[in-house]
Amino acid sequence: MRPANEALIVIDVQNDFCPGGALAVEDGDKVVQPINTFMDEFPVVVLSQDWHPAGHGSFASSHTDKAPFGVINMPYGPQVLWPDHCVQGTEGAAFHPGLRLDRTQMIVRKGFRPEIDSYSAFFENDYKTPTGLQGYLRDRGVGKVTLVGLALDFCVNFSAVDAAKLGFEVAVRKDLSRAIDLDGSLDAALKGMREAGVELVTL
Ligand code: VGL
Ligand code: ZN
Repeated sequence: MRPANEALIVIDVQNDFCPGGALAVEDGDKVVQPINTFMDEFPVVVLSQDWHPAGHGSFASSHTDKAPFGVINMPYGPQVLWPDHCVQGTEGAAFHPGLRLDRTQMIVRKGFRPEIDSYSAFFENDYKTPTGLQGYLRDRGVGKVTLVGLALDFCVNFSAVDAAKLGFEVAVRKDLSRAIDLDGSLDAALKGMREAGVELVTL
């Protein structure tokens, strides 16, 4: 077991991000078993869950004449439009059925406000509305976080950079993550994480 101040944050390992899902990430399901094993190393285990109301502002279907994977300007900045995904209470929003839940101590849901997306498990896409995860981790005495899950270039990336900005020591296990890779988003994410001081690890 790692020291008591280390947390594992498992990002969005949900059906809609796995093969067959609404916003499937290639080989997204391949991370499930190795993440299950990795959980045993950590005294603190947190899951995040993308959790949108129907008609969410990040869905292309909520805008006239917009297709998935286009970009629009929202009051808080540019927003990629996605296929409808992770709608609250649906099978698509459920965790992958193979993901272990027994060691999970906290589940943080994000993206539940209709008008704003939330890639990061710490802040919504306005970069200021907190999810409460920072407070939880600080209350638990956590100083170092390791992130894994889906998708490497969106929610893992935004969560890792925010954690680093907040002063946590941050590692990302690339081999326990998979990317969407939209228009160079993976390279940009890796660069941004490195610049933020995130340690990128592949075993
Ligand atoms: C995610 C796009 C939209 C993610 C969530 O989990 O990376 N990506 N919603
Ligand atoms: Zn989403």
